[in-house]
Amino acid sequence: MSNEAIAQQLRELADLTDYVGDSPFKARAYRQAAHTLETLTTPIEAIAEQGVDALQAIPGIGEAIAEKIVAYLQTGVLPKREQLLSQVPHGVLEVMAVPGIGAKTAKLLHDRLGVRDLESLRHALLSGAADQLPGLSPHKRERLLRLLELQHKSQRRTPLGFALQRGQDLLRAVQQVQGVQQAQLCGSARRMQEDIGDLDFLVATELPEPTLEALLKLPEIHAVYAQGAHRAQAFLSDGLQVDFRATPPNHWGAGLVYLTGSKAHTIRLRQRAQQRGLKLNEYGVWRGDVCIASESEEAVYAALGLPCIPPPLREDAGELEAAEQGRLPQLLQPQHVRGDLQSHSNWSDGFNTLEEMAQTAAALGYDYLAITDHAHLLGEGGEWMTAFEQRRREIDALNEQYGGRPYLLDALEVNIRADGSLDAPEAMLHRAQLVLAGVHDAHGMPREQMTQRLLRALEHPAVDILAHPTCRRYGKRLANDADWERIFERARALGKAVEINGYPTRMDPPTPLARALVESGAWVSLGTDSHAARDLPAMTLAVGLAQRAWATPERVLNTLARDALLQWLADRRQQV
Ligand code: DGT
Ligand code: CA
Ligand code: CA
Ligand code: ZN
Repeated sequence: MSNEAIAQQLRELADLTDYVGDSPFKARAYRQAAHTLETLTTPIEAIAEQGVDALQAIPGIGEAIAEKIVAYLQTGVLPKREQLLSQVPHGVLEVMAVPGIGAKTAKLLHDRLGVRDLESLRHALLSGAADQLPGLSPHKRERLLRLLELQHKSQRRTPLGFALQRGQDLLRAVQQVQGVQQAQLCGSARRMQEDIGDLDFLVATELPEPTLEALLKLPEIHAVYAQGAHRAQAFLSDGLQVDFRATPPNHWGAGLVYLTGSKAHTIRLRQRAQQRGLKLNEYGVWRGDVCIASESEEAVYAALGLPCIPPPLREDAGELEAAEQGRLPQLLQPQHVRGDLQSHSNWSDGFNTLEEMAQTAAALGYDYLAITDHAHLLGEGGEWMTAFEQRRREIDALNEQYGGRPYLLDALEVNIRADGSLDAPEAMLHRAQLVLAGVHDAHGMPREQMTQRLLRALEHPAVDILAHPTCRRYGKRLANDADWERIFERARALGKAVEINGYPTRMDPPTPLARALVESGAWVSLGTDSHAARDLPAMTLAVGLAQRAWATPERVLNTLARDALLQWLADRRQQV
């Protein structure tokens, strides 16, 4: 239970008080108390432990509110809020949370137009029903509608790749804003979750209100949704929601832990603090009302007897136990990656030439880049082999020209047919330096059939890597079902690799499955599936997903130096 949670409840109590037409003085007192709580760094529980008197000693908190806080701390609810809530239409709180809609308007909207929640509010505005409502000027209606449309849009989740790009661009702008001492992108984006709800920025500042004010004036900010003493919510032009949270600079680390989450992870951290007679909130670790750790994340975790847990692991998926027992994985890092093992040139459906791909790969510092053009898109009408040979000569020439920096691998991605056979001539498969096999059609087969299909493809002697295993695509296709444990185990036994694909709309396999893959002990191959040179930096996403899967460098193919990779490939061929 944080101060902020109680503050939120008190604000809602104020809104409800206004709505039912109870004393405006009470409503004002609730709002004032909420503001006080939001600016208080000490956990309110720590103060409450010293008695109701200590609570009342806080400016802005009188006897009645002190009692409400105590009740909340004991029961987890504000009884008065519950009571009022039962008297009003459900959803009235979310309607009043819309900036520009006060209790009076909310009541009018309800009584005359039956507005009960955001959905019915949107409808009333869209249908023109709200046009006749007193106090709603056309200008205001338009503004409300725009906000609601943005809000509606932002309920969709955004693939990490797109959100991270927007987030990192915005972060650079945020860091330049006056009053911002430090800034960091937190939340699910920092945990590298495959898709994200909104972008959360933590900013360290001595002057929260003017700094938030300045942040909301950034040209990237399209519309402001809410603005408080320490938080603001806004939308970018594409509808992506942004949350800003200000923290005093000396509470930076605790702010990072809180805002990075996940919620499940921080709940476990709070329980752990409690077991040690401590309290954890967004400002620090507290013994009574004394803050014992807050400046860095390391300090916060250390105060709880733990090493700092990397953000991609913070999901309450065993990371606390591992940290406790000193067996956190030494995670794969971006700098371990020596090259990309899936990319396409304009020899198949890629946008760029081999040379352009090579140049970007060189700029990324890669030792190698596998050009995995789709076998069936090479050449036309049975001329696959001719085109393949031509491509090889061009690859050889570039490897000579660039002195192998990067070294281009003469590779292929081959389609796995419905029966598990491969859609490419055998001679071609055996001549390629590296072969990825992947499903590109006949998706959604029954589980056992899909399992047999993938197993058969894996068994093919020329296949090195199973590409994008589940074939899920954001907004387009669900993951295929198969007995993944069996498939990963077979890959391990065959000494072959399974891909973690970082293409923004793929991110395949999803976290839990990627973790099962890593646990299976099979080789992991990282690929961006780039269809243009500008896609190659998506390796960051593949690494993020591998980290969420607890991958260490050891079994990741891309960490091998060029010669070791070539040796690995040669060993595969010899086993045949
Ligand atoms: P998202 O945006 O849905 O992809 O997921 P997150 O993890 O970014 O969640 P978000 O944006 O709702 O909140 C950001 C972080 O703030 C979250 O990871 C943990 C923290 N947080 C938010 N609400 C709560 C809460 O009610 N309790 C706790 N302990 N932490 C919260
Ligand atoms: Ca978020
Ligand atoms: Ca958020
Ligand atoms: Zn593919």
